[in-house]
Amino acid sequence: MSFDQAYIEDIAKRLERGDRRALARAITVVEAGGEAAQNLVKLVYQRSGKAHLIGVTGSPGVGKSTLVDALVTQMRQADKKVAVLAIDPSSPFTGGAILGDRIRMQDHTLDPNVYIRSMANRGHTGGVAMATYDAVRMLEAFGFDVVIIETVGVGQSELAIASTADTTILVLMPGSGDDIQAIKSGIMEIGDIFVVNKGDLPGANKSATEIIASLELAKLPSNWHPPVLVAVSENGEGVDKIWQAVQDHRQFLTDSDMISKRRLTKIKAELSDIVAEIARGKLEQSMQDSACVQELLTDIVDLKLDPRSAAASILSSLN
Ligand SMILES: Nc1nc2c(ncn2[C@@H]2O[C@H](COP(=O)(O)OP(=O)(O)OP(=O)(O)O)[C@@H](O)[C@H]2O)c(=O)[nH]1
Ligand SMILES: [Mg+2]
Repeated sequence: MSFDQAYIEDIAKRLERGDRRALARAITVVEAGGEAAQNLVKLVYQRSGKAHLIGVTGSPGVGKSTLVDALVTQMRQADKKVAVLAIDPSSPFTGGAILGDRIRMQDHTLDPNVYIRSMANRGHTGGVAMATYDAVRMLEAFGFDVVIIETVGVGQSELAIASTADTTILVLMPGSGDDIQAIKSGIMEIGDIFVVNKGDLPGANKSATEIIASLELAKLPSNWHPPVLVAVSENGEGVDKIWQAVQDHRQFLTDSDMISKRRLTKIKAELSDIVAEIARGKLEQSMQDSACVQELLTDIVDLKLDPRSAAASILSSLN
């Protein structure tokens, strides 16, 4: 897909004016990546960075979308403008849930202060993370107060996306063994708020107690003590407490100046991703085309040159 500069400038202008169709197009542009995405981000960047970013993650089927839906209801009561980015699972097994998400979210689809969008997660890890960062920027430039990012599971790309958020909600359900898995894989550290959803099923309190116990043992990265809340997202029970915890966490981040520290860490990671991507692209290009590289390769094979010296000479020739 290619977009010309006039189109990009038009989108940026209309985005500023709160045109929802321009917002949809803007996200399509950043999803496609490339030069057009780069130019669009450049135009809106100064108006980004203002929303509270909330990551909602957890295994397939624990009730993330149902919880997000119930949270949106709470946030609307507090008059917040809310956007939801659902990063589509690439797995064919959970793919069916997307339609379910749309149906459930229907309550909010007529509300002009709610925007819901699915994003494909079929590219490589870095690709989806980068597209997500940029999509968030479009939503911020449009003027949303809160952006919720729903991701499935705890793979590399989910962790990368979770680290984009100011507040990460880790959703679990009773009796799935998820809690044990979470503790083992070290993802406890990414949770700012733990939710044991499906509190109507047996074992919810037991799961909550286990998580609390393991959090006590875990080395927490800050003075924030992650609350462990039981909820029944399906009927909204306990969701008000989750919304309260989200606001408390935001307050904590602001009071402790963690919000700017977190954002600095995030920007550093993003910048290093971008530089690495560009460097890799240039490197691959030069490895393919250059007669000089061919010569170096021959020299290495012939033991005239060692690989590190050859690498240094390639690096110094990149610009
Ligand atoms: N019993 C019970 N079921 C629930 C609750 N919340 C959600 N569910 C059900 O759990 C199933 C999965 O809910 P989703 O919200 O789609 O779960 P998800 O985590 O978003 O799923 P993926 O996006 O596919 O990973 C649905 O059938 C929901 O109706 C709850 O509080 N109690
Ligand atoms: Mg879902």
